[in-house]
Amino acid sequence: MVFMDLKRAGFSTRAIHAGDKIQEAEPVAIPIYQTAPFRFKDAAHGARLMGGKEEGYVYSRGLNPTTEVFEKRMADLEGGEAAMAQASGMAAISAAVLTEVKSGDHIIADEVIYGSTYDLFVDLKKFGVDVSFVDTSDIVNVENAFRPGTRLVFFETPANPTMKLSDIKAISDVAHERGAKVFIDNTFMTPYFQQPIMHGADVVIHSATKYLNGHGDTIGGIIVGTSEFIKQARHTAKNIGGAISPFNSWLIVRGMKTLAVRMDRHNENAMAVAKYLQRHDKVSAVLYPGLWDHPQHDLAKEQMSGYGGMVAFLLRDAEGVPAFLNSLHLCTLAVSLGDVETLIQHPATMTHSVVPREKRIKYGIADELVRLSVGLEDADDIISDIEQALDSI
Ligand code: LCS
Repeated sequence: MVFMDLKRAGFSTRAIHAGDKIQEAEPVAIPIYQTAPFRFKDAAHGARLMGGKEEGYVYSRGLNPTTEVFEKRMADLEGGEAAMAQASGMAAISAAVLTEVKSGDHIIADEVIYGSTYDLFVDLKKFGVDVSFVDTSDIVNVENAFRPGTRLVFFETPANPTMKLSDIKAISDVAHERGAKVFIDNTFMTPYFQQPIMHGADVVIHSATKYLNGHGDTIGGIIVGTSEFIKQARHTAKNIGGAISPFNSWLIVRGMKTLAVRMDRHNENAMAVAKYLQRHDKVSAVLYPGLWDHPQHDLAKEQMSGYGGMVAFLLRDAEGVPAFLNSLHLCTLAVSLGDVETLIQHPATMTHSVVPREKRIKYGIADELVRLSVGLEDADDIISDIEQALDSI
């Protein structure tokens, strides 16, 4: 407010402008820029920014300083050139995929991926984009699925919910030879345990709702890639409109400060729970890449520096699943993952219920499969809760 003496202005004007000069100060915590537009310095500045001649803050659907901290931090940790945050993991996945493909293109996707990602890929058919779902844990299946129009190979490793791994380097080599890109959803590992770009991937995507935020109190997503790809993705995303709120970026940035210590404890607790489950006679299999008998334990040691907090296991009897879940007290029956609380869910009827049953069974998402996101409570308490619930069935 400089054009007039504010003291002489009316009540409404003062209610809007009095005291609005931000003091110069350097906060230690990241400030939340809770604003939609940003003031232009003058008309020429506004025209340069809006005309794409200069980069800067215009409107928080595009760039926002709080969100930019999250973006720069993730680009750094994943070893990418740039990053773009979105309102959710799904907003990040759809913006990244829609940036890359056009009608007539073909995508190779792992058959075991998060339910909504699977559903999005099925829906892409209506825009003329064909998706082949194959088991990417075997490189031969990936090689055989290529066609002239294949633009993209997409997978999660470990895959949600079967904890199957895919070889990032081998798939990236095959894809690059054939002129396709590799997009990896690194939600389960976070850059603390796995950096796919280092192994050859082009783009890394996260649901930041999970370990990055870590406290189960916000939704967010992010894409990391080359500056050129992120520039194109910003164009796509600006028009789709899935911008993250600055407050949610702030929560995620705060959560990420403890990512390393949380991931170490998730890893430790998950290993203890997995070893316990392995010995239980009501459990027929435990799927955790840190166990020496995981079929891809060697690959895990090659491309991951830890095994994470996700453990899946099969009960001997699918009929016992509801009673088991209902008998838990400490482990919370809920979807999502990566929170400080231990969360448990039944993929067949919950996160992966959109996958048709016969396909689901073929992909290994069995009715007996239970997925556990091992939290940061004391491992003995998590195990005792699981033990009393298994005793009750
Ligand atoms: N990628 C993976 C691997 C996920 O597990 C999820 C959500 C997403 C992407 C989507 O992220 P969002 O839009 O939710 O931030 N996974 C969930 C799950 O397994 N249970 O509830 C959500």
